[in-house]
Amino acid sequence: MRDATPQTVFLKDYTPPEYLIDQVELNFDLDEQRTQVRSTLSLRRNPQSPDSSAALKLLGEELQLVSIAIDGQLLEASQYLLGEEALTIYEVSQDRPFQIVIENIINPQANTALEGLYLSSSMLCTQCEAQGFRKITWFLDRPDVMSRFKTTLIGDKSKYPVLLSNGNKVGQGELENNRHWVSWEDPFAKPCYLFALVAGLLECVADDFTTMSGRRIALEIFVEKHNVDKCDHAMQSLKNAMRWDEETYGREYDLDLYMIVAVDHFNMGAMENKGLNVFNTKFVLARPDTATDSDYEHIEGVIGHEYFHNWSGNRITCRDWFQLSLKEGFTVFRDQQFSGDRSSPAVKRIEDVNALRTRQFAEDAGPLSHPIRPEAYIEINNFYTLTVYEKGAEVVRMLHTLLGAAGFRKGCDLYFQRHDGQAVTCEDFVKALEDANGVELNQFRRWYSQAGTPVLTVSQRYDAESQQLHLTIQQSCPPTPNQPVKAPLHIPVKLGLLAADGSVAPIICNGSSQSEMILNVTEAEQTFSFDQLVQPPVVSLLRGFSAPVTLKIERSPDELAFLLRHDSDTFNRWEAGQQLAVQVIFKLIDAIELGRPLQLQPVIVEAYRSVLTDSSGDLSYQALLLALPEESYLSGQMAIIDVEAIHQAREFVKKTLAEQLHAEFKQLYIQHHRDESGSFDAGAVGRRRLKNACLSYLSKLENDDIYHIAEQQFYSARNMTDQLAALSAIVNSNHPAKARSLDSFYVQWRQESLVIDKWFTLQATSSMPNTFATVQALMKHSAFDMKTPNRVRSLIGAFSQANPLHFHAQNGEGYRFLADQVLALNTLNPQIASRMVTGLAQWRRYDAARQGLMKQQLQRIVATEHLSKDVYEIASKSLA
Ligand code: 0A1
Ligand code: ZN
Repeated sequence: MRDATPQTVFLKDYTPPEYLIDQVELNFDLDEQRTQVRSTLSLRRNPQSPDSSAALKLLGEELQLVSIAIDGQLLEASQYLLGEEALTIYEVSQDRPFQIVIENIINPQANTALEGLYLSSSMLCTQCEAQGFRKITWFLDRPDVMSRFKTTLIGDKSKYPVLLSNGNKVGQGELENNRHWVSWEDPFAKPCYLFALVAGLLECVADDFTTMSGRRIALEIFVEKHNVDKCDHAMQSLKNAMRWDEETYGREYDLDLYMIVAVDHFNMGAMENKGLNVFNTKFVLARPDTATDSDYEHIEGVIGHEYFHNWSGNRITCRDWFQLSLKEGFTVFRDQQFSGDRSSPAVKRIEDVNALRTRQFAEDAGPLSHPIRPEAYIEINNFYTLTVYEKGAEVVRMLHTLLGAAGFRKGCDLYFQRHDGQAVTCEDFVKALEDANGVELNQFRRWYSQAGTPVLTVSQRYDAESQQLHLTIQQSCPPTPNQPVKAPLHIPVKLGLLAADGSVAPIICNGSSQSEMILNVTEAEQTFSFDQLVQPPVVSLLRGFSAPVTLKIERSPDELAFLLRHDSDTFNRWEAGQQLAVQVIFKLIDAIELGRPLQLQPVIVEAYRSVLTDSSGDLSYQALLLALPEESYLSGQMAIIDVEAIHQAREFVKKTLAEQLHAEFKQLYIQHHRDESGSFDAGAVGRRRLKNACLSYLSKLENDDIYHIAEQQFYSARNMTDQLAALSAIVNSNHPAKARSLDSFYVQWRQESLVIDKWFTLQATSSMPNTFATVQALMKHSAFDMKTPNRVRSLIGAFSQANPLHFHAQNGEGYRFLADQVLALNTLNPQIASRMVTGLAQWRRYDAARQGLMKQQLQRIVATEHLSKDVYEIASKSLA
């Protein structure tokens, strides 16, 4: 158990800050083990907080105090209280501004939590969101205190030739003993979570961008020397993002310089620090031979995401951390739009929905479920969740759907104009959208406060006599922690109708005729009627996945096959194929559980045959149509998850399809298997996707001919997508060349840590029988390192979150292993440790034996001494 029960912070307790800090001057004398910080704060009482106390409480953790002075007077020990988490100065001026100078010392090398100032390889860098600034110096570390920062960095010229901070460079000079200094000034007031500094031996890849008003912006990406040849895609992505935000939202960049630094050690993907983004190398570095097509896409998406934060997050920030989705939900929505526009909106939407339904829906159905605007937290770092980010983006998308593109843009314009330079709330965002459009969104607001995934149950009745279709939609939402009863939400449901020949049937409703319409579902039960339908139509509901809900509608396999063939909505065409596969797989799961022989229904074989032979469209989309629902999505549909039956049934479908459509898969593979160096254009990406989808099916046949094809592709590939797809086919089979291929891959890429992460993940996610032993052996591999989050995620994260079959082994070895690793990580890096606990959070969804085993490990974690707040919160809430 922890030493004391950690405190919960509540949204309802929010009060404005008692003091404000207008200016900050920071001076860093950098050293790996002993960095000296001098912070000069210009403070005053906040006029918005009339009942302020005379004492000033500055937050700070793990800091060594040297001195404090107020208005030039050194303070004596009796004038302040130095605690574990704060420095309280008993009396400060109430009627005029005052200045505090604090000197303190920090040890970046000892900082394995990667929060505050830390060492990544030989580089010094910072991570301040959410509450890392307090590990640099004492401060009012809360987002509604916005200050102008001036920063001076002093360091050794050989170790730290590059010294960076936010804003513009305003001075530099030489010092004795081979040292130098650089000063930076950020003209925009910002909360301290957006502060950053970087010092290191770095190369700069430079370019520029001319904004819509003709200003020239210098763009600089800083990386270690051996990575200079992997920055082109990130740079191009940045320029694309800058142009896109001008064209789509009318947003222009505001400083003269935009810098990105790529670091090997990072807890998350990237960070939007003003003018100085710090990125996980995973989301910057790409060369065709080292990065897959998905990596290229993720890089473009994350570069866009951080860039878009400059307006949705930095210029307008959050009042408090409960409002996190204000910046994250909105920015994820913006990056999704950007990526869709850059590639294929249809493919991007399917990928996003797939991720939401497999991962966020599980979170929302479990003990950690929370609204996109949470009401309480113990450790805010635990709330950078799929719910706040991905469901938050869905909520913004629904607003976009309800207001239309033009209305949404009008609302955003007002939001940006009204709140520029402020720290605001989700409510302010909704209000701006309302005011700009002259609408009210009162019921819609419930999406911000209500957790859980709503369920829409649809029934239809066709009346031949009146030629009407009546659609009844019921909505409900399961109880979630602290929210036993839910109120109805405002849910936009996009609808289309298909005639029997597959053509569009006009929707005639209340006298108007449309080819598609939005149904505003607002009540617990509602019926919509459509006229002039000579024949019963086939309904296509929730087009484009217009709301983050579970749709329940009875469909025959034939109707699903019909929609898969004819629906003009690309999302729903794909969805019909998915639901057809779901039905088929669940029939097989029943058969497995009853010990009956397995048989594949011909309807799915024919549906897949037509997908395989219709190459009229986008090849990436065709590849998605061929992908069977993931095991984790199937788990979400089962009352008691049967991991083995799910795996066995899905494998059976895959193998049988490969057998029955062998010729078609092979033909497509051959047709699209070209010797490509890996250009990242839609055509080449599509060819690779489709070809590798075919290879994945064919590899289930376990025949020599296919083994030969896979091995050939592995050795001859000139791009990582093809090489990895071939290796994956080999690793997940009984291929005789498995060990040889893995060794060869390791030797080829041992210098490229991001590629070696893939090597770990591939083995950790293998469905082959000896995977757990392999994982244990890999933990001892010389390339494994608990202090590198990417490596931890690539092995422990991959095994526990993406290998249900082996992680949930009946004997509980997977659970014990995970708990061991969580406890080891707890002291090194609490944020990463708590992310790993989520593998155990869904324990209630398994059979009694597994429940007991998982619970036992959670209890063991909670009972451990010196548990971090991060791990304590997730483990204890999982048990609650
Ligand atoms: N704001 C960043 C994500 C981020 C959050 C927390 C971090 O450290 C605890 C780091 C990054 C984003 O949305 O990209
Ligand atoms: Zn973000």
